[in-house]
Amino acid sequence: MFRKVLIANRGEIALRVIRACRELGIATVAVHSTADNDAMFVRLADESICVGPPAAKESYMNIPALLTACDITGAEAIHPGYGFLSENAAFADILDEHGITLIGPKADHIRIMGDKISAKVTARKLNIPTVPGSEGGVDTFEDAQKVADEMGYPVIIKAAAGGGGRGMHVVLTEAELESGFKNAKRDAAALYSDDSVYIEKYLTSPRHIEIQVMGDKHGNAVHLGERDCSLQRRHQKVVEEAPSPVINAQIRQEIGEICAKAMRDMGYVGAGTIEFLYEAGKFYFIEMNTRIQVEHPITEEVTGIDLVREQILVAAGYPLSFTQEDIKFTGHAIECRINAENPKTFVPSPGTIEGFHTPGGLGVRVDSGVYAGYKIPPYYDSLLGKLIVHGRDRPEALMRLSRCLREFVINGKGIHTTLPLFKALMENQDFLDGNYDIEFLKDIPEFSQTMLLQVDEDEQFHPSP
Ligand code: MV4
Repeated sequence: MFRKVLIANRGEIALRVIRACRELGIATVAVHSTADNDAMFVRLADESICVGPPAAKESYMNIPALLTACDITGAEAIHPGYGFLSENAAFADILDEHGITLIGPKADHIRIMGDKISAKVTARKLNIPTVPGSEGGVDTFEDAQKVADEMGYPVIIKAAAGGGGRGMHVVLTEAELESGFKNAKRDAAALYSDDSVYIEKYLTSPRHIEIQVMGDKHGNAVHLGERDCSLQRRHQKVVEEAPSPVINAQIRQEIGEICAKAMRDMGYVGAGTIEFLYEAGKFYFIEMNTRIQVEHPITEEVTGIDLVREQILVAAGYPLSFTQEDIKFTGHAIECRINAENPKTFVPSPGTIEGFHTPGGLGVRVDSGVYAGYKIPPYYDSLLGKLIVHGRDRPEALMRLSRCLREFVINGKGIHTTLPLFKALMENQDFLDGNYDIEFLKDIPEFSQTMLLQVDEDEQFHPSP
């Protein structure tokens, strides 16, 4: 087992990794930027090293500085969390060359899934159902026309180097195809210096359902069920739940076994997420994420399995501590992402948190990296933390969520959070019924414009100590 692990991340996920390491008896090294001197994860790690200025490229993603930090502290492995270097195949190669273990998949698997064309080709070879479309990339307008004519409109043109909602062009009719194709190529070249694109049938009202998988270095791979992540705004997930309201045990087992077998066949190691669009009872692969995800706790809540602990164990060469048969899905979990964001610019609120009170009680989990008195730096994503509730069934989880949203207090001058949005969502009958798709939040007024939560307007203000 590793004696010491370095965490190349910040915020709530750095804290999450510290907690898993502590339970395994592994010492932790936090690396941080000058903007995060006072962050909770820096205080709670066993050691900390400042690796650079606020800009992530010069600190959290500064590979030479991370290698030096490993050298100075004797850390044997790096957990990259999510974002930053977590899906950087070149980083994985460099760690290999330096004899440092990446707590993550093989470099080649990160590389294959990073290119959305090779990801889809690989998925199809592994018998994972994919969206109808081009076999690989489409280089010319004539080829695009042939593929689109065969499957019919609307179609979507996606950049191979894209993902997560960037570099996509929807083409509704044949008349728009030529301009759509040219624009897609031009944008892909400008955004990614890679103009490779591919074409798919455009699904108009799918749900976004993803399957959690885990593999080890002994040829074992399992699935841990699905998460429904359809509730998104501007390609940012807002609420996630497990199980999906539209997936039953039989469907879960079918798609889950397809994914687990695919991971066994490719020899995948570590945690991964296979993303699907789900429409009219069918799954269509879109992408695979080769990292732990923000919303992993809802899977932990319904399976009782510590995914980060398991990531560390399999990276150290241990077999998965459970088999597929051991995994029992219990109850229902919902996660709300608590963001601090300016309602007009959607950039992080630069304020200081004065009042911070988290809900508690049975079935309640708050994964957060902040505290009363903490000054939110403006340089990073706006996630303050996650409220995760678990209940015996969906109605109980919803009731618990409603109760928790009333208890949660986050305030301070200039601080705006997404908490009021969730309260509004709890009033929506379609959400309560589980009746939503990826377009749902577009029609909810509170989500098209973030509401303000200000100190002097908040009747729940708790003065800081
Ligand atoms: C699609 C699609 C419809 N049809 N592909 C957006 C993010 C990227 N991972 C894939 N995305 C989509 N791909 C086909 N063939 C619709 C989306 C999409 C979406 C997907 C998941 C969650 C939210 C979304 C919001 C808008 C569009």
